[in-house]
Amino acid sequence: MSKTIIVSNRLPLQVKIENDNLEITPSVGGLATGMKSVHSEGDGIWIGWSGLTEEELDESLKKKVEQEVKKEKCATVPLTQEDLEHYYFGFSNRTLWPLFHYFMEYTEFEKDYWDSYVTVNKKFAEVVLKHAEKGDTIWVHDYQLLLLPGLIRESMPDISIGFFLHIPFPSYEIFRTFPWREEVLTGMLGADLLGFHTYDYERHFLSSIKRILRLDVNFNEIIYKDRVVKVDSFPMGIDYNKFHKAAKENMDRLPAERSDLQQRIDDHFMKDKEAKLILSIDRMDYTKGIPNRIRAFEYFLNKYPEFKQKVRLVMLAVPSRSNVPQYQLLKKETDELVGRINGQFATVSWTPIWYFYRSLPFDNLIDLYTSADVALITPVRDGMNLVAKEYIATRVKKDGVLILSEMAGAAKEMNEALLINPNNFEAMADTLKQALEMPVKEQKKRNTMLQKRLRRYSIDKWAAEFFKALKATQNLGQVIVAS
Ligand code: ADQ
Repeated sequence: MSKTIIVSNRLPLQVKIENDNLEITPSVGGLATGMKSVHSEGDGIWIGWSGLTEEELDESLKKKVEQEVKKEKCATVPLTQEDLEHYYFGFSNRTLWPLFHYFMEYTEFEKDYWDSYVTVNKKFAEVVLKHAEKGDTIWVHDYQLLLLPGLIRESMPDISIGFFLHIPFPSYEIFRTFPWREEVLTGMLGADLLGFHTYDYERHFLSSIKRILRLDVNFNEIIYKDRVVKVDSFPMGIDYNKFHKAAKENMDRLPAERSDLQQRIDDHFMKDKEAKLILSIDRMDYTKGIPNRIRAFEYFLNKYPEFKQKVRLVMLAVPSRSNVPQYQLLKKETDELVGRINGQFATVSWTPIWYFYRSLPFDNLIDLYTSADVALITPVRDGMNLVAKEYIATRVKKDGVLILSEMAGAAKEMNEALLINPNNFEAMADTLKQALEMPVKEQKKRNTMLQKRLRRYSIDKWAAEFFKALKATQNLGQVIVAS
């Protein structure tokens, strides 16, 4: 029977060794959260790195890891410490990530990183080829594996391959600066279907294909060698029902059953009818616009002092890539900004910014989403941004206001949110005021529309649409061969 093989840099698990015992927990992040429902269906397999390097595992532990992840329908790709440093922290996170998010000044073009990227993509190909059989469908994810479709295609010319990019594809003017631009584009063209979050990313990709590879493009089809490669946009959704149901249960909970975090929030917000909670949740990443957001909040407090004592910005930042220098600098900048603003404005009874630098369990995430009057999501660049969608899904009573950066892919389908330019502090401050004063009737009107769309285009639908389009590309191939 044919199966689906999902491939991503990391498995959707965190594997840790604690006193010679293996500890396996689900991992945090857009992709892991998003693909869970697809992976649990059928007898497919997920291939990726376990999170432990070869140096951390002896032969017996290696076997144990393989056995344990197999129970979760996964298989691992072995990576060494050097792979990790050069392919992951190097090429993926110091070259592709900043380049594709328009952070040219952070982008490093290092030949050693590139060589390692090629080597590791080959390692992934080796494991995929071990599992792949004729008739299978392979779905490759994200920027760490841009060469993988091409590498698989070399060995299995007829297998069906889909590729989805979770981050933006930059404009031609940015992409043309990249020393390995031809290699990366041809690697991607190994797929039958290339998916992006938005039409703009698709358009940028096609423009690079035309101008760099000089290939023929007919609308969204590329003629490459003897194949047709289809390109399309698939805006990723969320597991809407999961978030909505969790929020309902959270709201039905008796006071004694509420979490410590929720009780603390209740103490500060529920008792004071005028108190408002503004929420932000992101990985600690320079693309997420965290310092901009804090500065805009400071600007807001200065411009509209009547909100002092009444509003709090609850900012949750999940530690991420903390051994890359730019991330360390960002953490330092964020700590200092929060310290400065709290130092400047706080009173005995009021701290303007509650800042959490950690990951929180799902239930606490729901506590925050359901308690927030406003979600302030201000990335300077973001492929999609699922937090914006999760916030809306948890608004059981349909109240609450989403302020969302135009630079997030999600903004393309969330027009009813208050859209802002994250570099315009004045406009952000004014929009924050507008959000805090928005009549409940208008909040409900906007959120009704947003919820309807999110419910309809959930994560399952996203995966199903991608698969449907991938199946359709098999027919495209036949047309070419026959003519
Ligand atoms: P990310 O950059 O990781 O994903 P995002 O889309 O916001 O960003 O997803 C983050 C996920 O992590 C959300 O599902 C959220 O619930 C969860 N999360 C965040 N903070 C958490 C915390 N403190 N504790 C627990 N869970 C937390 C990348 C791209 C995005 C794109 C996604 C999916 O950068 O642009 O939307 O992939 O394609």
